[in-house]
This record gives sequence, structure tokens and C-alpha cells, in this order.
Amino acid sequence: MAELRALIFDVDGTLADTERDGHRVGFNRAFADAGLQWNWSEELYGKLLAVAGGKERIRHYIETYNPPFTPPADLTDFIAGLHRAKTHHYTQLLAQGEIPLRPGVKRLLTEARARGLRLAIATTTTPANVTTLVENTLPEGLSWFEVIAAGDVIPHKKPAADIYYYALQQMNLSSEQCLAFEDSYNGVISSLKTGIQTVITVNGYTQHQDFSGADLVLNHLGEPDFPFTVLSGNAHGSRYFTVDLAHTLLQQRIDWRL
Ligand code: XBP
Ligand code: MG
Repeated sequence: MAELRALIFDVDGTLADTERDGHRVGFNRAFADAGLQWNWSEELYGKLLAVAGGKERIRHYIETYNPPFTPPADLTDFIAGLHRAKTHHYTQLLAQGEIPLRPGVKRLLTEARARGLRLAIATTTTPANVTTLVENTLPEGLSWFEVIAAGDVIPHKKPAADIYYYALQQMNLSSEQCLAFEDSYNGVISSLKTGIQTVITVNGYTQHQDFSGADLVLNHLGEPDFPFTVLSGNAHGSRYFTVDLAHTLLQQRIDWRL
């Protein structure tokens, strides 16, 4: 019978609340650098987040919102250039310590390691963004993650299941041996497609999205002195997320299957 062996974490919106004040600002600075009169407001960005992947999001914006610019000969190359500039601005924001880890993340990662659980990341974002975020929020923490599955390492981004299949394959684990942590509809669709039980911590952009199929939907992972709120599912009396609760969630699924 499968037992919990690893926790797999999404990055944006899950490890840290990176979108509104991080990625969005990075995109707007890159547009300004390129002399484009494009500005992604908080509201517009919330709509654009339906498309995972920064390059894919820029293309979606061009095709859907028809913004003012002179189409270049090679649009793919043009988008890639904008995205490189955006990543530069975003990683600078991270390096300035602008974006902290969300409540309970460092505590849970530390406990998971102490309890012998393996750790991995499964994210749509660019690998450099992951390393910069972790280096600036969790010194020495990069080595805690056995696998950092990120960005273009797979052909189809979330909500496709590719990134979670890739992480499972790299760790040689089955979906029943893992628990995923996500923040968005695209993310939970991706993790559930692989059969990985999933815990959601919502944020400003995702709080009204559909998380059907998730084991638990929380406002954050909580701390002993800062309890979470259960938005759906059964936290079995816990007031903050722990390794014991992770084991209980998997066990309840096993009992349910019996
Ligand atoms: C969220 C995403 C990413 C970021 C932007 O990723 O969809 O595209 O919004 O990062 P996660 P890039 O799976 O961590 O929630 O511009 O590097 O794509
Ligand atoms: Mg996310």
C-alpha cells in the first residue's frame, strides 16, 4: 500500500505570493524598456493569469487584446526577448527581498526534511525565478529540493499534467506516494490529472477559482500562532499544516479506496 514519500510544491502563489507585485511588475518594466505602451493592471493581469507561462501569456495578450505595436518579422523571437527582460526585472525584485515565503512554507519544508520526506518543485515559471526566490528566502534551501521541475523542461505547461509527470519520473515515485501543494485552477488540474492528492492555498487572484477534487482548500498553510482557515475539505482538527496532516490526508484516501 503506497505511503507518503514526497511533498511537491508549486511556486507562484504557493511558495510565495509572486504574481501581483512580482511577475506583473517585471512584465510592465520589460514593456517600458521596449518602448511599448503596454501596462498590465492588477485587474487585467488577473485575467491574463488564465494562461500559464510568461511567453504564452504575452502571446495571448497580443492575440486577444490587440495592443498598440508594430508587429516584428519574428514574433516568437520578439516575445522571447521581452520575456528575457521581464525575467531580469523579476529576479532583481526577488534579490531585493521584495517577496517573502507565504505563512507556514518554511516551517513545513523544515519539518518534512526532519521527518524524512523528499521535496520537489513543479512549476510553470522559469528555472532562474525558482533559484532566485529560494536563494533569497531560504538560504541553503535550494539543496532541499531533489527535483526542480520548471518552465520549458516539458512541452505543455499547466493545466497539462506534463510537469507533475516529469517530477514523478525524476523522483521515481508514483502519484500515490506524493502530496502536491498548489494555488490555482490551472495547477490543481495539472496535479490531479496525474492522480496526486492536492492541497490548495488560495491567494487574491485564485480565491474564487474552482478547486473541485482538491483534498483541502486553505487560505494559507498556517503557523502555530497564525492558524489557517479551512475553505473546504477536512483538516482533521489541525490549525496549521503539518507532516502528520499530510500523512492523514493520504491515509484517508487509502481508507476510502478500501
Ligand atoms: C505561474 C505561472 C508562471 C508565472 C510567470 O507558475 O504561470 O508563468 O506567472 O513566470 P506556477 P514565467 O506553476 O509556479 O504557479 O514568466 O517565468 O512563466
Ligand atoms: Mg501557482
